[in-house]
Amino acid sequence: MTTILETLNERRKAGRKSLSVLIDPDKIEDVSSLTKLIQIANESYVDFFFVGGSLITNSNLSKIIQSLKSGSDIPVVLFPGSNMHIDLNADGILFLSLISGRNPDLLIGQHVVAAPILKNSRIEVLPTGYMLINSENTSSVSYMSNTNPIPSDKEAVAACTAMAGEMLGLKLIYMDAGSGAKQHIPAKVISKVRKAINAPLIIGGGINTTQKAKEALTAGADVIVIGNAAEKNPNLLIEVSEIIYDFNKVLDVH
Ligand code: 1GP
Repeated sequence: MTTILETLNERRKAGRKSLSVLIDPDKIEDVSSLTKLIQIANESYVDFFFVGGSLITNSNLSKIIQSLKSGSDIPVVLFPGSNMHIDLNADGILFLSLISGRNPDLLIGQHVVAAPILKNSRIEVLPTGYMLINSENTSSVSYMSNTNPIPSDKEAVAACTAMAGEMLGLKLIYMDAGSGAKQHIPAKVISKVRKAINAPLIIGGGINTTQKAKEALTAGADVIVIGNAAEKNPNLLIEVSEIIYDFNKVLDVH
């Protein structure tokens, strides 16, 4: 069976783009409200569900994963805010090292606690360099992680950070402007990082229009993540997945 990482690497090599929908348990009051989102995701070209957030104040995480797993074959990947946010029924976990920050707990500390739990499970561990890029507003993740994001006009800092993460052996790089970011990651930052690394590049934060999705994909994102905007308007997924389909269709012709 192909692993999630193999799928991402194969797509990266072929230049194929992917779409991930982020579900933040804290924003879901009633799990049954996900039914429409799951149905739209199944009918459009959604490749992954990411589940998680900086702060989870309810007990929905496992119910959400159960309902995604029973309603869809799309792989479910945890996007944890801490080692408390682990549910072993997910298919994979972004094992995030917050390499844009200098908080040792989020570079290695949480991982030590999580490692034995993950080692004894079937869940696929995806070593991921997680980089926060400054937006106009302070993101929850920047506040909660007690780290400064990389300024959005410092492309070289972002590129060298991603490069170092890859040299340390991290298999994916996820650049995030933060959930609900007013300013999504500028194309210049994405393209500079894209050129600096070989690993699949995940981009998220504030992608709430088809235009912004297209811009991130054109600049070099392999995977785009849409959270808030999909929760507000699940139909956006149909429009964005058509854009992704168009990107990938061109590759099929050659
Ligand atoms: C946040 O990258 C994700 O960590 C998605 O952000 O909710 O703004 O789409 P949005």
